[in-house]
Amino acid sequence: MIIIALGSNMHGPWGMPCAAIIRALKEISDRGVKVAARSKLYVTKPYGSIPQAAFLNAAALIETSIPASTLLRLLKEIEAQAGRKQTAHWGPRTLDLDIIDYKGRICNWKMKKPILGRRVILPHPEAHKRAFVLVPLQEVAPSWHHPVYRLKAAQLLRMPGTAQAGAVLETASSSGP
Ligand code: PH2
Ligand code: MG
Ligand code: MG
Repeated sequence: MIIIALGSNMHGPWGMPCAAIIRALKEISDRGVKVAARSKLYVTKPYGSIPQAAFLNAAALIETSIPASTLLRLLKEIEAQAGRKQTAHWGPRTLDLDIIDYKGRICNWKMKKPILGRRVILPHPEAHKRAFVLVPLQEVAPSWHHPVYRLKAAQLLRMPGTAQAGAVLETASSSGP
């Protein structure tokens, strides 16, 4: 199972956050990577210390045989096309695409800082603490377990603080193709 998280809280070349997320999913499948399912779009409270606009977040289930590092490169290319600038860490962004889990693989886990931000860390080092990742994720992959903690999304969401970290404020859309 491969799961990616999508997020946006800033208007960019592909338009409003909802348009950027839908377009990103199309770009992924146009590059021959199958998007098997996508969640609804969720309006979420910005997580982190930077004051910024609410995010739109979603998750998608991906099917591909390309390696995680190649998939990451492809996602970074799509982010760049969507006008992503390397601004403040955790600042506003037109599009953020993160690999949350790649076939249950554990790789560079707990490494303090990803070298130059390019080395893939699996699973995503913060996903288990973020409602804006876990809520959409459990919609597309109800049977998913965190590869390191061996807990389901619903169990992780019951950990202290997790449901409030980037809390879901409302559902912005129904799920689509
Ligand atoms: N992404 C961040 C920082 N904070 N908060 C929400 N709600 N959603 C995000 O996608 C998000 C965030 C940096 O990647
Ligand atoms: Mg992110
Ligand atoms: Mg990212």
